[in-house]
Amino acid sequence: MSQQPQAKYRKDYTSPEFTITNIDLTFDLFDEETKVTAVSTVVKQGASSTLILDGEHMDLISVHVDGNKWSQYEVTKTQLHIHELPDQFELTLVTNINPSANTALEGLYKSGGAFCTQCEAEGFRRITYFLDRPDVLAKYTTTVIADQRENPYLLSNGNRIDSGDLEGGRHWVKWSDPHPKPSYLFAVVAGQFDVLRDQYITKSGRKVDLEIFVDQGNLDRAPHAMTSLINAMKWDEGRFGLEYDLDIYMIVAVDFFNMGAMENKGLNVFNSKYVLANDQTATDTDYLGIEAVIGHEYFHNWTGNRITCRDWFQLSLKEGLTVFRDQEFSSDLGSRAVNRINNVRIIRGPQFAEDASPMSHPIRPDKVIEMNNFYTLTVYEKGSEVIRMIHTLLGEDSFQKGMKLYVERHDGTAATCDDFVAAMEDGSGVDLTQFRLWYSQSGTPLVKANTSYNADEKTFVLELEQVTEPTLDQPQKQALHIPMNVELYASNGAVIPLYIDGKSVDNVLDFKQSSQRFVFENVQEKPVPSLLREFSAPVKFEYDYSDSDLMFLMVKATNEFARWDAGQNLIAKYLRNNIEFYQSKQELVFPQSVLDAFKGILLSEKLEPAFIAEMLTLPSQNEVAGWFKPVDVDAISEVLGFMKKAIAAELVDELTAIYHSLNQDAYIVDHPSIGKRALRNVCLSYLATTDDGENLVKAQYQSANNMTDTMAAMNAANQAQLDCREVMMNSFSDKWSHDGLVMDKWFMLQGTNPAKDALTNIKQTMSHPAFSLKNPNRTRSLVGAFFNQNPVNFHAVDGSGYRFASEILVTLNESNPQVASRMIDPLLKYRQFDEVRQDLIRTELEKLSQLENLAKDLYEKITKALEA
Ligand code: B3K
Ligand code: ZN
Repeated sequence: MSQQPQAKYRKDYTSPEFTITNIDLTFDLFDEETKVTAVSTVVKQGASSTLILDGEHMDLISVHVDGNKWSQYEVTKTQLHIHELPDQFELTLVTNINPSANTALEGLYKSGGAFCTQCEAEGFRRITYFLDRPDVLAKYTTTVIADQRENPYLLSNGNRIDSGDLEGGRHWVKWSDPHPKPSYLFAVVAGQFDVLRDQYITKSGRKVDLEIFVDQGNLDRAPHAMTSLINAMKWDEGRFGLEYDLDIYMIVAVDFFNMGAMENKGLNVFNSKYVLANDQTATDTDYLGIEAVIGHEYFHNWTGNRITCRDWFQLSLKEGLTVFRDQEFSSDLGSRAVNRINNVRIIRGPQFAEDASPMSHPIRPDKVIEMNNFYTLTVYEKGSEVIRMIHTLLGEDSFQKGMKLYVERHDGTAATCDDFVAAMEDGSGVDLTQFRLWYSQSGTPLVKANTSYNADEKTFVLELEQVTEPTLDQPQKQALHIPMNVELYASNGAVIPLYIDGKSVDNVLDFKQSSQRFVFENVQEKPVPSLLREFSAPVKFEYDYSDSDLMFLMVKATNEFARWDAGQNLIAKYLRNNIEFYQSKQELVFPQSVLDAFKGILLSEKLEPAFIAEMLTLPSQNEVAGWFKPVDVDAISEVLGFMKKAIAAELVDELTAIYHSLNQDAYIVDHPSIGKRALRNVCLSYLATTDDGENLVKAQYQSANNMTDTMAAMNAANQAQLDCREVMMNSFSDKWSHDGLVMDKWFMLQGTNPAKDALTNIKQTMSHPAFSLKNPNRTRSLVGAFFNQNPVNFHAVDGSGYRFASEILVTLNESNPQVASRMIDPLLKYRQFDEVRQDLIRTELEKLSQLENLAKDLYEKITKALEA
């Protein structure tokens, strides 16, 4: 690489020398040469008379200042410097861009037949030269011109204010967005779509037109997205008192998209995966994912758009908060416990892994080379946990007071994480001084607990210790303010009230020092403690629970999450033991008492099926891998397989009975029905490993009237490597090969195929007509699944998986650096493995680091990994 990419630091923030208050854009759309005319009102704010604009991958045609041709400028690879400028002026820039050649899917590009844009974080600078930073808020007017027949719909942000026809079969539409916004929220779409329309009346009576644009022929897959949108609008009014502010809300589904969706003001652009669903094409998980993402993007209208980020280091200000909001939305509409369980799985699995990797960073990063690399689980999911901790410390009422104050203070501005915390403090009166460290400190704290009971004094002592290991980005760590949610139980299951120093105390303890002692008084018998209830802080937690305590909690804990967590702890104990046994070639064990505890859960008539399904789901290979260093991939896989078979063999009669009893004739998408299917399909995944597995799986595939059950059968066959796998895979591909989105499910099965020859097969699959490395969804489904969810084959000790990864990354580095950078993550964690694998991976990373045209996305990650 010719020039080394430069890092930016949070501490270096300065306000812009100029700002842009208004911009009038005209797009003359053509596939290979689109002319963009940008007329901006520029106002000087600092001392300099040179305006420096960001811009790349385009041709500058002309520069005018106040209508006069301007020649005092120079263009670099990434900037335009314009000199000798007055204090306020109108700047007219004409640029040419090539949407067809844009495979990076940032800026203006073609997705299938349609034009669309993606500007966050820094894609607007591929459209025109601009102050492409989130603290420059301008009012946008946009005129879109294109061929009428190919692009009957011409869309942009705000309200449609005018339109007309032109010669040569072209037409135009003009849009105006009254809300000043940063450039990253700008969007243009042009194409031919089918439109699903509805209307929403806000609580103050504003009529809002709702429009969802999908590829022609897909209208029957849009209603669930519309229902989710309406539910989200209603929910935000009810829970947060926040109402929509334009007369129209549009969502466009596109097939080529780097991530899930984008919250552009009034014109969301979505990956079609998060819009399109009907019973034949989508699983229950897809339906729930759509609800969550539609909600998430809608909630950004306040937390992100009306109040945006001052700079990109503050990304978690909008993302952590909006993830928290979408999690609450899903929990209020569905099962709170199941949602919490799934969110905690993400933190304990991939987020903890990210914290332990060379990419570790605080939720508010300090140093960034490529901003796209920081749309991470840490910023999003841990960011949401930080908001959740504030919610835990304040309670709902005070949290909402803080939110209200935050909106009052910062509406229409670009704010910081500190602004948010200050509003929460001022709105609630709760001191968050030490808590702020969660924003600046990276890594996962380890909390260790010890307890003792004094029968004479009737006291129960809880001793807590916290330590955060140094991370690559930060050698020194401090003690954090950890909300520790605790409950104590008497042997009959009664909750013991908590008293400290003679006073009744709340369940949530303020754990603020490196080590801290809590003495609970008036405890009449040795209690069973339930600790870190609700996963009240994103920490690794160690406490030496006995088996009997855990079995007690599985049944008696007052909240479902704690019961699930006790079950997971119990499984974790035997996973760890068995991994040791496996490594020392001893026999693997699974005690009868533990199996009985799970039998009790399975047969419980009091518990919801959705919850039982979670209780019976073993932790993922990746989560378990996070407990060890070095990671023994084969041992983990063998032991997980052993435990699955042991449960199946012991509970085969019960699993079979429940499997049959949960059969539903009609496919209904509501939470009780989803829960029943979830449990039934968990039963099937166990039963697939038993003698009757082949028959049950085959029968389910043949009789399924919906995609959830079809996929469950295929997944079971894939994981258990049943003979029927092949036939099912062929029949599925015959039926769906015309539909990439549905084929993603099939590609995922190929990617995760545990068979020894999976890699050969995956390479052949890449020439399947429905596959393309140009499409991020296809790439993630096949190749991404192999990298992340096929541990034994990916980490094959002959290095074949790593070499394949490296070949793919070379291609993606050229075509789509953002996707390449997502895909490289498993290689960054090479130090977790044994020496042989470390060497193999390092060799590939070194090769990649030598690439001539290494994009800064990969450069940033590889450099960190190699210097680690
Ligand atoms: N804000 C977008 C993510 C943009 C990612 C840019 N690489 C979607 C979201 O979080 O809602
Ligand atoms: Zn978001």
